[in-house]
Amino acid sequence: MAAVTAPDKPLLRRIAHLDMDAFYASVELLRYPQLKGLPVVIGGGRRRVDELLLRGPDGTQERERRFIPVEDFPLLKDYVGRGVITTATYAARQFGVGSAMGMMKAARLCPQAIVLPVDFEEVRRFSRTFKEAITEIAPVMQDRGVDEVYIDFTDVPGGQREGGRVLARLIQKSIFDKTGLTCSIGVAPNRLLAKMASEFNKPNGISVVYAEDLQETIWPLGVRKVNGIGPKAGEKLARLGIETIGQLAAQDPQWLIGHFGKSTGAWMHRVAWGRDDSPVVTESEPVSMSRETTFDRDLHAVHDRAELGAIFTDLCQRVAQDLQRKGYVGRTIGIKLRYDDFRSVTRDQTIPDPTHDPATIRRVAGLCLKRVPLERRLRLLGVRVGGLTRPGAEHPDEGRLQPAGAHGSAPAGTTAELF
Ligand code: TTP
Ligand code: MG
Ligand code: MG
Repeated sequence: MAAVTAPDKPLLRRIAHLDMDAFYASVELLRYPQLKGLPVVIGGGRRRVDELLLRGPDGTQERERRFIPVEDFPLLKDYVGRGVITTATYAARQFGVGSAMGMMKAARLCPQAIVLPVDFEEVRRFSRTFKEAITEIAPVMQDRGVDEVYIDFTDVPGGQREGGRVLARLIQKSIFDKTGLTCSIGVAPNRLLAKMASEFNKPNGISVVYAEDLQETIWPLGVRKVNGIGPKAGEKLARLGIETIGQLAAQDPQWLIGHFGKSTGAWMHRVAWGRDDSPVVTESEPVSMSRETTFDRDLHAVHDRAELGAIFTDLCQRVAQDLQRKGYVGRTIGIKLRYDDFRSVTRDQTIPDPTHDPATIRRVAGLCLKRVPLERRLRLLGVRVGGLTRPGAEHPDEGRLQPAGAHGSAPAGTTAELF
C-alpha cells in the first residue's frame, strides 16, 4: 500500500475515541422528531408510554409516532417515584439535569422536560449500525460499550491529515448518514488522551490532541478525567492535595507508589504524563454469554429452594434472550456459584445441538447444579452459555468464533457479566 506521507516522515500514532451524543435520548428523538431541541430525559419505567401515546387521549385512536402532539408526552413534573435519569438531551442539560440524578430532583430543575423510557432493543440496533459504519472506513476498532469505541487511525487513509480530523469528519458524516445520530470524536497519540479529548467538544465535535499539548490541555483537568481514576481514588488524591492531572504529574512516582501500591502508583504517574501504549484491540465475537446475580441475602439450596429456583430460571431466560437478540446459539451450558465464604465453583456440560432455548438451557444448567455441593449458603448464582455459533452456519466450524478480547461486550443490565 502506498504510504500517505513521505518515507522519511514516520506515521504518527493516531488513536481516536468516539462517543455518541446523548445516546439513548438521541435514539428516542429519531422516532419522535417533534421533540428535537426540547429538553428530554430518559428514565423511569417500561415502554407503556408508547401504547398510551399511540392510542391518544381517548384511548382509541391509532396515531403515528411522529404525529403525536408534543403536549401529549409525559412531563418530568408529573413524575412520582424513585427512578434516576439515564441520560438527558443537551437541551435538558442546560438546566443542570443529567445522568444518575434522581428524577424528582431533576423535576425541580426542569419540570417541563419530557420523560421517556429507554428502549434497549432499539439502542442495541443503533449501536450495531454505527459501529458497522465505522469499520467500513476504519477496520481497527475496539468496542468499549454501547455508545463508544476506540479506533486506530494510524494507517487509515485520512488518519494522518490534520492530525486525524479529516478522517474523524468522514466517520461522523457516515454515521450521521446511516443513523441520523451525531457523535463526538477525540484524536490523540493514544487511547488515554483520546478518551479525554472526545469530551472536549461535545456534542457533534472533533478534538485533536498532540503529545505536545499535554501541559496546556491535559494538565489543568481534574484527575477524575483519567479513565481509570474513579471516585475512590479521586477522593484519596484530593485528601492528599492533588486535584489536577498536572499536580499528579508533579509527584514523585515513589511517593505515589507509597500511597497507592506499586502498580497503581506507577500507572498514575505514567498517565499523568500522557503515556499509554495500549493497543486498539479489534473486538472478536463473544465466546460466551452469561448472566449472574448476587443475592440480597445468602440463600440455601434447601431452605430457600423456591426463591433460588425462580432466580435460576430467570437467569436462564435472560441468557436465552441475550443469545436470541444477538443472534447466537451455544453448546456449552454452565453455572457458577459463589458460597457465603466467597469460594466459587463452576460446572458445565456440552450438548450435541447448539441452542438458545430457555427451557433447554434451564434443564442442562439444572444438571450442572446437581454436580456441586449445596450444603453451604450461596451468595451468587450465574448461568453461562459458551461454544457460541451463529445459527445457520453451513459447517459448524465456519460459525465457530474466536475467543473474545479482554473486554467482551456484556449485555446491558445489572446482572450481566461475562465469566
Ligand atoms: P454516555 O456516553 O456516558 O452518555 P450520553 O451518550 O448519554 O451523553 P454524552 O453526549 O455526554 O456522551 O453514556 C451512553 C449511554 O449509556 C447513555 O445514553 C445512557 C447510558 N448510561 C446509563 O445507562 N447509565 C449511566 O450512568 C450513564 C452515564 C449512561
Ligand atoms: Mg455518549
Ligand atoms: Mg459513552
